[in-house]
Amino acid sequence: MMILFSGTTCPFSHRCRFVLYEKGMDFEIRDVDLFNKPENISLMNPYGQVPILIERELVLYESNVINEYIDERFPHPQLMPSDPVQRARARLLLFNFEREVFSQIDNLENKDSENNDQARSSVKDRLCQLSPIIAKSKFMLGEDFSMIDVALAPLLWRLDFYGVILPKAAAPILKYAERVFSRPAFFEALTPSEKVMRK
Ligand SMILES: N[C@@H](CCC(=O)N[C@@H](CS)C(=O)NCC(=O)O)C(=O)O
Repeated sequence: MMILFSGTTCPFSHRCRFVLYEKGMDFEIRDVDLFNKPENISLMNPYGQVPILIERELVLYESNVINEYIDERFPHPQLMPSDPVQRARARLLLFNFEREVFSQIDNLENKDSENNDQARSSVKDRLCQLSPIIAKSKFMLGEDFSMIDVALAPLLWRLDFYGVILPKAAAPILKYAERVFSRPAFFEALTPSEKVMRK
């Protein structure tokens, strides 16, 4: 059975919880107190971070690496495109989001950071750029829900919590976010601390 070491408010752990519930297989989630990090976390992940996935002798970290493994191990429903070209494009998009958006998470979470304003503004701008794309389709890669939607959803859930206010022109993004939030697996994957992040 897979065991996921997960932070109760961690957006990266949230991604992996979301995929585990989408797949509907047997797994265990172990909450990790990041303010009092158990020693075994650094033994499993040299960077000392969650999420971490364990399956027998396999130890994985990095949310996107974990999620691709789960997707390949339990291919139904498949979340990465099956065509190699589309899959490579999806990986590039995941990489772009890490570089341009998720690299700002620490600054968004630390309201006292001198980079907090700049982080909120750059995340807002990047999401606004996605708005015309999502206005034309149901999900980020078209009509089917995919790993790209999984990767973005924890950030979209936290927009109010982080104080990122999108302009009216970004309405399609908010509509799209509601579509993702309405998936049963999304709700099941939320921790009690995440449920209260959004009214
Ligand atoms: N790139 C990593 C980021 C993971 C990450 O930043 N985790 C944070 C919690 S949200 C963490 O474990 N922080 C504890 C620490 O760095 O000591 C991923 O995608 O999994």
